[in-house]
Amino acid sequence: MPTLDYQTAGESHGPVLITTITGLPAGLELDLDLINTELRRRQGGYGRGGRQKIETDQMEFLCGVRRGKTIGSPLVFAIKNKDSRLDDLEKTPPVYRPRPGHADLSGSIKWLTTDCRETLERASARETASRTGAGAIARCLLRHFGIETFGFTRQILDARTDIVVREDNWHEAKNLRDTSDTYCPDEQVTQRQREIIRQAKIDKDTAGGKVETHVFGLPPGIGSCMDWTTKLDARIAYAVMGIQAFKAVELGMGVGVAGKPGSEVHDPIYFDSSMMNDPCLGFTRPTNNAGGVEGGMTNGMPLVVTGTMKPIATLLRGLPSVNLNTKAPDESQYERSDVCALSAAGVVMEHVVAFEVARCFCDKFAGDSMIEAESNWLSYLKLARSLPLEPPEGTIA
Ligand code: EPS
Repeated sequence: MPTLDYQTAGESHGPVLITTITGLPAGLELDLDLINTELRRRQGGYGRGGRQKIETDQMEFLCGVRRGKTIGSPLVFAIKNKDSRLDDLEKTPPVYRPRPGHADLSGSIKWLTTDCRETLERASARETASRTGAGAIARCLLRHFGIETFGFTRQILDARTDIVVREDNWHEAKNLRDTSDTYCPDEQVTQRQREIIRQAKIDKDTAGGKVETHVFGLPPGIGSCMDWTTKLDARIAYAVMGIQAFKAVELGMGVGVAGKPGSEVHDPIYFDSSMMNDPCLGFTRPTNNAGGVEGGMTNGMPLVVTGTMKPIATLLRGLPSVNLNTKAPDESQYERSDVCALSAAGVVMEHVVAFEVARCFCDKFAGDSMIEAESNWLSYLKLARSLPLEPPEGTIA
């Protein structure tokens, strides 16, 4: 059984995006409604460009699925591009005035060309449709075990919500998010975020910000400290930094830990036997500064991930650049783009995080089938709740 993994292929203006997932246990029921709802949600939000009016992203299974369930073989899905015009020189002309902040300059030098087109086709955030799809499949697996994810926009420029998301209020926050144009669970902040995006559009500028993902229902012990490549937080950081335009990723208090002593950072441990059946297995914490991960493993508290997205590099007003053919100073080339894509970024990060949680989950529990995974999961929880398994040696202080 291979480790759960995925690969994406496809150009932004090619005919199709193809995604291959390996290592899914057999018998996983795929909720196409959930999957396509998330694909559509990724396309939404105030500040998106004209492309989203053209595309209606939908998942099409090509391999690895029978009667709506996985069969243990590699799963391949397609998302078709309606705006497919890669070979049409008139509609997709060469790009030779690189955009500062985009992959244009580095890519054209790397692939020894003065046309940035081929670099930008793959660097484009169109690829995040694939990653959202893969994550939505991972969410089908996690949901089977009562593990839920929730992602939203925390901040756009200086318009930031201070909402505290917890296990007992996230459904309410989700309802608020789903009525917000910017996917922010705060009506007043949504208005300010809208105004910022509107003004950025008038100014021919762009806006960045922060998005957040919470994962609920995780027991302690997912991920491992035994090897750095299996640490859940390391996997998440790797995956989130791989999202187009992301510049930082934080868990829990994140970079805030630098300014505080240990006594104000580390979450005290208590035990409450009435919570033995909760994901924390009775080990409660009054705070969650760790963001649910200690030693690269879940600790029974919700996982909290924050990602920072830079303002989009394609500005209608252009930025100082050079003509790669003449090396003369020029303005960066404009390509149709978004003014602000924080709404989409929140959806993408939620799904990228879900996939990494599912990867570590499968490392611990999945055999070849969901039946086996479920049996392993139940057996682990039973054993963990029964600790200590043997009378401890020596004295208990
Ligand atoms: C992007 C440029 C735009 C965005 C695109 C990301 O593409 P287009 O030139 O086709 O309008 O719309 O994002 C998507 C297509 C998407 O589905 O999110 C870029 O340069 O990164």
